[in-house]
Amino acid sequence: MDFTLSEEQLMIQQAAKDFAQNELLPGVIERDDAQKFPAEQVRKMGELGFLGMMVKEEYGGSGLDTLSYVLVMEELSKVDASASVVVSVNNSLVCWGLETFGSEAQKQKYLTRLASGEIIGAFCLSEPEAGSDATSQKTTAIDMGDHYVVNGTKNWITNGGTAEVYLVIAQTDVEKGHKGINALIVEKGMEGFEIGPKENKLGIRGSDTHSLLFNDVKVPKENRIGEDGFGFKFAMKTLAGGRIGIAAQALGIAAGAYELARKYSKERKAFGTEIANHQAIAFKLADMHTKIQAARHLVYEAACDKDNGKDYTLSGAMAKLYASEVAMETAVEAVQIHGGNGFVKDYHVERMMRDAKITQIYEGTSEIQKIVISRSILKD
Ligand code: COS
Repeated sequence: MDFTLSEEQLMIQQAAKDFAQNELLPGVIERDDAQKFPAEQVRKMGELGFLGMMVKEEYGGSGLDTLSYVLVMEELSKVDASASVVVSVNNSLVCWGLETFGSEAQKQKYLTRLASGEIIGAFCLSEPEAGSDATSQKTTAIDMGDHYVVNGTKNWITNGGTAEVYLVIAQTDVEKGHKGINALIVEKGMEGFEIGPKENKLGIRGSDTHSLLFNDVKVPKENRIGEDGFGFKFAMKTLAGGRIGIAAQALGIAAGAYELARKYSKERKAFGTEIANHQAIAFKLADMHTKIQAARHLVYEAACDKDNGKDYTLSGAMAKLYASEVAMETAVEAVQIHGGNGFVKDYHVERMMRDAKITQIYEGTSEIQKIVISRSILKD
């Protein structure tokens, strides 16, 4: 397997690194503290083409491959996971879903604006009683001929308050189970569509997470994505790619925390020498570095599978499972290496530890990834 990056990929990686240092790092602690959405930074990421990276240029995107996308996700996440989750959701779930399965009219109307970063989108699958058990949708979309009437509640929706376009998964025909589910495009401002209060979260506090309430929302039929009953498959196929983005986010958090811990260990002195000279610290760094490199290979492999037209459900799930575990473990160790300083906000690693946790939960918990992986390896 050859992961040698092309000139173009190296350039994009450097652009993301520079952006993270120059635009995301200033104020990242304050945004986390105040739960402030990085609106200005998101606007600039749109200008750089980071919000529609894999979308064809004819639809306003950058026309890049998945490997370039994970490189960008990794660099942004080293500094600010609240900003990188916006990139992940908009690229992997919203833009990819629309470009791959949307009608030409839907692409013209919504994708072009989403891919250019003019607006951002949200992906609405989770409900109070349907997170991991995603077929148990209680939100309904009743077929009224030329439109659907949507009722229900969605929970923990990233970009919930700031998005303009929402891809909403809802049950049309209960009798048909998961084959009776549809994916609908709902616009902000449609009558009966209300945005609930912002969640007060442990981590990625700058990201904008809300519940959404649908009360007799009329959604035109032309806003359905794919054939009648395609909604659950749409969600599963879209999430399979989304997991590569979150795996790259986890990788970035791990790598960012490791870099800070490495630097600190070469500056901080104890017992007459830099703490990096103590084997207790050096071995921690050795473990962190090894695991991060292993996670990186899994993430790049999943991205390459997607770029090469191979099935990436298994490789994406493995990448997310492993990278998110490495993110959590590495961030905890980075705090430990920083000692007392690790426990205060100025040194960033406590935030990274809080941010790492969500990568083991959203877009399929670690336990869900193990279901996906085990079913895949046991199927024949
Ligand atoms: N690609 C395409 N189709 C898929 C798929 C995938 N990756 N995964 C499942 N499907 C299809 C199945 O083939 C099945 O269709 P058929 O009956 O036509 O074969 C259908 O979806 C239902 O699948 P299954 O019977 O496996 O459903 P389960 O209820 O057992 O659930 C899991 C499967 C657990 C994998 C699914 O519910 C899941 O991914 N849950 C987590 C959802 C999630 O990530 N939530 C977080 C919200 S986003 S922040």
